[in-house]
Amino acid sequence: MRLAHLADPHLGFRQYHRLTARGHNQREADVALAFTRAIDGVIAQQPDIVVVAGDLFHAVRPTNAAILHAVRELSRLQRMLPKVPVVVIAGNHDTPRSSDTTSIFGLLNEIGVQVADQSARRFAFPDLNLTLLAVPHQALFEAPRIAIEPSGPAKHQVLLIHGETPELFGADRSMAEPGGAMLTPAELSGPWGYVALGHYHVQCEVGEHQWYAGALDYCSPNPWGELHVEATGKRPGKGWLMFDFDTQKVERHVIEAPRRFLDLKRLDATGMTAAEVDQRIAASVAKVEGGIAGAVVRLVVTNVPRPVGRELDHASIRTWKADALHFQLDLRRPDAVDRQSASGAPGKPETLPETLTSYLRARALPPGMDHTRFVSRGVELLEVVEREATGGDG
Ligand SMILES: [Mn+2]
Repeated sequence: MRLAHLADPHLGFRQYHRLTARGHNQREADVALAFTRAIDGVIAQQPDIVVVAGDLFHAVRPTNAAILHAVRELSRLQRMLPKVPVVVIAGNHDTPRSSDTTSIFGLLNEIGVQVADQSARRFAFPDLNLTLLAVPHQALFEAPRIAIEPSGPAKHQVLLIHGETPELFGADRSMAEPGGAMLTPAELSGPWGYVALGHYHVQCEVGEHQWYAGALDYCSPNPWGELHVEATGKRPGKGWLMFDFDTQKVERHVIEAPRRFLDLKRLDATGMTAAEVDQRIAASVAKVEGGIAGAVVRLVVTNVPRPVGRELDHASIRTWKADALHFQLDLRRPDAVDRQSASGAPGKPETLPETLTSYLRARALPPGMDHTRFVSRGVELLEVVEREATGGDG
């Protein structure tokens, strides 16, 4: 008995201004292709059940293209594996924030996908001897909080949930995705056969048989941090997971990346002239295997005084920018505070959720109030306002 676990496809995600030949945002097309490749892989592997652990869509009101793609791919999955149940939960990105926003998940229900988008639902699959508790993002903000525990006689008890597990990040929250619900140790520690998590975009194991499948492409605000963590954990690339209840083993299925993300080795320009810095940058770019054409590239150069930065060969830099899908030459002044030397987007100003998080974390609270939940609820509310201000396309 095998379960395929996908998470965070973020269909409809857009980034940069490059368009495909047909006039679509290139990164939106990439994310769609990543989902197609994951579905291809799942079909080839023929699992007994498929789960998607939230953030199927990047926004509450996805584009028509994103909706069409989701319906096409999930219909294809069901056509190719007609007896295999498919269960999808809503994550923080695709949960409607007000009751007047009708959820797009109703459409998935129409094509036979099992959906939990507001409240938690327990699905029984007697043929598989499996019961699945599906907990969407919204269900974690109901008061009182729902009981998250196995139930019923089924041999295999599965928890499908979207949120942040305790101790995932510790003190350094540079990799944390804003807006996620906080899960408690008790909720995860029940006698679950498998816990299929969504929300954190890096594939990782957080407990025995408790996994984040990770996103299918680099679509968080911090792709460079994701790359770094993946490399550190020796788990490069994006993909999905297969859990085998008989062997109790988890198998990674990496998908071919639609887009190359390259974080070039950072340079230190201490004491260099502009011409010398130019040379070093050109050498770094020239060294890239296969060239930088079509890739998303970052090159951090530290200790670049303002006058040196101004004198750089901007014609060459423009050529690289035109060649790559996105070329980020990140020049840091000698006095720049290196907040996140290994990961993150150092030197960049804090985002509003980051500022709010540090502010709320420093607040004194009445006794008995959960500080972590207080902070995540605050960021949550900020997201609501941001999305309403941007017409739900957040
Ligand atoms: Mn996500």
